[in-house]
Amino acid sequence: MTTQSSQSASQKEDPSSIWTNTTDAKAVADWIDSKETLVLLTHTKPDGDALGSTLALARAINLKRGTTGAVSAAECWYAAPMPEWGAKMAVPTKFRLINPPQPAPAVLDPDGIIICDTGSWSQLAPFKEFLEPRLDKTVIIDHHLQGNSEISTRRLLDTTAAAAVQPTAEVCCHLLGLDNASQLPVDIATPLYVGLATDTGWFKHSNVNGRVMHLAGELLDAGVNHSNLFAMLYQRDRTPRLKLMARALESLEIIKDKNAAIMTLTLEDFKATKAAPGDSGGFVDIPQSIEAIRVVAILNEQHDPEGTFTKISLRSKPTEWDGQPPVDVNAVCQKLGGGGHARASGAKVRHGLEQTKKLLIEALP
Ligand SMILES: [Mn+2]
Repeated sequence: MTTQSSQSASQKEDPSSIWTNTTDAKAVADWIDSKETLVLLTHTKPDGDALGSTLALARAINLKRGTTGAVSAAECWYAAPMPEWGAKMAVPTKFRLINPPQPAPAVLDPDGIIICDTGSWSQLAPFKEFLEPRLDKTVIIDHHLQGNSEISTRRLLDTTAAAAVQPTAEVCCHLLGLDNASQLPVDIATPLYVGLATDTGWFKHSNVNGRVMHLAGELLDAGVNHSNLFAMLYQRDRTPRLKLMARALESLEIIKDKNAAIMTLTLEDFKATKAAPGDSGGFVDIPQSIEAIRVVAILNEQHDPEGTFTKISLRSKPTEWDGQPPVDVNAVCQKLGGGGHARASGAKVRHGLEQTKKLLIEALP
């Protein structure tokens, strides 16, 4: 989710103020070469693409300069929480983990700042204080449709890419003087592959195309171990998560006239299975295996100092069904005070499960 900044009329006339590509991979590599010290940033709660793009590029820079460990020319900063496998994958590259609301360390003043997989203030909040006085030192490498163009005039932006690692791979090749990604060292190819695989749902989503598979092929040729990565990312569930999954599936309700599937998880479900709030991630994808289901929701009952609330996650299939276009779950969630993307969206509702479910069914087309 991104929030666009308001633009004044004069800003609109300046092409660099519009969220478009303003540079190319070669120019970004040359710009990197002109900087002595570099910090790589990405969005909060870094995912596979965020970690993959920053780690690969930091490694390419450090490899070129022969710098390692504490004296690395390039280091990555991440805003927690970070997935367990992410911290493991990041070693031995120098990185710092910032725990918001703790701000980024202002003691460091790098010559250049590379921002990967986002260009939105809303996703860079923990770094805002650090970034604001240094916007003339930034470059953005991203694939998102929206962003705040004032964060950098140098934007390597490919909105047709499935993952930020695609433009990042090009920059890595230019930096290291390679013809293609199959020549990359395996410790650089691996995080790139993680970004490509995770942002495509392990090559399942509608953003998969020939370019994605071509880069995947080159990275495999570079020596990436596909099976090890799959195990690292998708075969590390804890038992409570599977017990919670059983409860979620048990709660499954099919709303026939809306081609919708709804699952609910109560506070008691989490307590009884000893599951953590994040353990329900991905459950919303499971009922999409039913052919007639067009839209799936999972409702999680949660508690905070203000009381009980319900967190809704919605997904819709990208394909037509019975002549009907895909459901725009962003529009559905906006009716409930939330939002997101057309195919994946969410909302936080200050009601219990049953009341929220009623409101959701009313909001579905
Ligand atoms: Mn991404």
